[in-house]
Amino acid sequence: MVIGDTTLPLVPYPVQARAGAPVRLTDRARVVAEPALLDEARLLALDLSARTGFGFEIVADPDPTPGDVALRRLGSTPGDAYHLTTADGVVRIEAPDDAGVFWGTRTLLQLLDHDADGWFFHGAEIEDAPRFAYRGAMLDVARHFFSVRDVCHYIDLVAALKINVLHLHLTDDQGWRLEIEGYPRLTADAARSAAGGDAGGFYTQDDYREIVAYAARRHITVVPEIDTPGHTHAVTVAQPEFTEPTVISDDLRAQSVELGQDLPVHGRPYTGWGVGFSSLKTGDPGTDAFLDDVFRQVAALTPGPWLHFGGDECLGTSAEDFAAFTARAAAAVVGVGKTPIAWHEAGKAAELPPGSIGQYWGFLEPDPAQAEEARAFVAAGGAVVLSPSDAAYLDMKYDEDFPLGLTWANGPTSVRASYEWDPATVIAGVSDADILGIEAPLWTETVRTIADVETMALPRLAGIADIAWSPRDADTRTWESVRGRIARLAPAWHAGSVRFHPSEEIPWTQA
Ligand code: TNX
Repeated sequence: MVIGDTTLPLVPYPVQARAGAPVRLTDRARVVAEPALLDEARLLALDLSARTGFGFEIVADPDPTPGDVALRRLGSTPGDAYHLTTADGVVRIEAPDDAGVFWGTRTLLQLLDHDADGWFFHGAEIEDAPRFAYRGAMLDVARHFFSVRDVCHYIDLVAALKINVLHLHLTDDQGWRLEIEGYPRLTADAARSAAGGDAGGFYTQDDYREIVAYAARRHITVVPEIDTPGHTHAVTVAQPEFTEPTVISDDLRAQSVELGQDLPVHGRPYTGWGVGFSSLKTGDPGTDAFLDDVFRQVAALTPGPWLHFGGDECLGTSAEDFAAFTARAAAAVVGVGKTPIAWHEAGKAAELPPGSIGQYWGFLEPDPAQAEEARAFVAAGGAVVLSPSDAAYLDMKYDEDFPLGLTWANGPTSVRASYEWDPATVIAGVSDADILGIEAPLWTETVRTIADVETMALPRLAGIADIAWSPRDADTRTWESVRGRIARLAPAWHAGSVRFHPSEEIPWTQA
């Protein structure tokens, strides 16, 4: 077993870490911070209090005394890096910027432990910075709707793993989830439905602002996705004039028989799981104006640099129309001041704005055409986000008998399979310099509640976070190491009543 006295209970594992003298906690422990870091101090104190029951007074700017946690801005290379030490009974977290300090506090929370003598922090000397700038989790709020509260809860869970991007899949065939001024039917009519006939829902623009602000406080950037030109059946319910007739393929017919689901009917809510039957009217100036309006409002609500315009599974759109449409959609995203992100199919666009990001969702062994589409983004001066569906898709079943999830991506995805891959070896010619980061999408056809979200995401997202952060050649970048470290996350999950999947692949008893 790799976990021994020297491996710290951390996921993701830091670049450099040495065990040190532990720091005992008492109910007099304080978080001391310079004024600019009081927000990070407050969030840390809240989490520490929730676990230990201690008060954790927050103090601006004094000298730390033994037992305190001290937060300080120090150093010169921003970008999530931080330094953590436990010398002389004081925990010190130092980083060039508040993001780095925040990630350091997430590390510290994993060092919290207790024994017969009470609460303590494992001693450590850590020098840390991430491998990838973009460490993403996606939540599909279109197939099933999740409340602001649920989304914020997910933000806390992913922040603990140093995930720094939350991609929200806001629109799909089954529902439109964001208020857009000037198009009241998108929320009055197209938001009512969800997969499986469950209740729909939507975010008002204020709700969305609340999510963005909650994420931002945790140094997480929200990437909104408006999926186009396919996955737009919900638009037929609200604004049919911007949509093409529904295309029913033999596959869709067979699938709907197998699953006992109704076929989609243009203009009526769809509650099945089929894909590829809907399309916006792509050559149409009215559609372009509508999308411009939507993108403009979404961009205005979103402080982050990216806007995702979808581009996946457009079986209802001809190749030529798709190429022309995606080029216009990408240009429209640039026009509202954002960097376009799209699923890799959009690499077929007639023209990609420089710097566009392609999100690869093919298998670990790519189909050559899909790999080519992903490389088109790099060729256009952009980069790739990797979400290989047979490793990073959190909606795949853990095993054949798992009650939730799908299996289309090469069958079930075990915790081990979700961990044992490397971003730099997925697409030939696409290495770290071309990779903005990785993302674990959670599609929600079968995922109906926040408990289901927790079960599908954890523990797999922990391993994926380790891939996103830790150096590729680290000694701890092994299944034996990560499974032992994941086991040690369980006490915090139990304490927070997180309904993670107690997979037999993880030696939980070590916790
Ligand atoms: C494929 S991946 C989709 C989604 C489905 C998902 C289910 C991608 C870009 N599209 O529409 O929800 O599979 O696993």
